[in-house]
Amino acid sequence: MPLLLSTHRFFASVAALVVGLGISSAAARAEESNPYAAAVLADRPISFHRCDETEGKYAQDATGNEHRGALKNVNGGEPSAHPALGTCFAFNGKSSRVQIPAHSDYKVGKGDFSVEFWFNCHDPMNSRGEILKFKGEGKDFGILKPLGNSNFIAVARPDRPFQAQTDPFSIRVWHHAVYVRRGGVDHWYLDGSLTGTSTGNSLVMDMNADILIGADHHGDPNRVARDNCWNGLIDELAIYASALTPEQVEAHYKAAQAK
Ligand SMILES: [Ca+2]
Repeated sequence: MPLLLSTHRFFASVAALVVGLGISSAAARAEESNPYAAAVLADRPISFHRCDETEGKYAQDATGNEHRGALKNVNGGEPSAHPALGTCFAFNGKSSRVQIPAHSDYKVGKGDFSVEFWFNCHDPMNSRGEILKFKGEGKDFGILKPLGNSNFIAVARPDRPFQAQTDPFSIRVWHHAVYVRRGGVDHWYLDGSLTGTSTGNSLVMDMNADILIGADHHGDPNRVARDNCWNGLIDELAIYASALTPEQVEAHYKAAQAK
């Protein structure tokens, strides 16, 4: 029988294989047979953190590009939204983060790029939480739930903060979100469907400082801004140097639900 029989236990064992060893060929084959991982990897992300680790110091990069992230006060092992997604990372809203080292692979200039992830927010609606933060040399880009009575995920740009945003989401419920910049237009997808756009994004995205998942910072990625950290769960975070199409977004969303 194919590995689609997989249970959370199976994915945890794959994660255990990966921890500390890099992506072994056996693990790579497992990723190819996992419907969600296969769908994401087929669209060639720069990095893809499956967040399946339950121990160790790093979140491995399933692309093989070796953009592993350092785990800081993150707990693993909790089941994700669907069995095909394995387990996820839990963030405490104060100090948890995954820190991905700066790399030239992330320099996309004014070009297209995408950020895809699954999230489950545990915070009351009036607090802020950062899913992803890049800030350095005058550049500032964030994906977050803004402060205030805001139950949506937005993109923060220095020129037009919180302009592009998703439809409202529910607290303590899993959602799939994809941010896409195509031709200078921001797009937000929630649970497979386009929910919002905003024009005029010409921000130079040469991400030449560490990227944080689950936390914000004020200029030094080694020192988090505690009030802005994510409280809840994040899983399957992929960054692309391309604009995912609506069809690709929908296909990923459906692949996660494959039995
Ligand atoms: Ca996962």
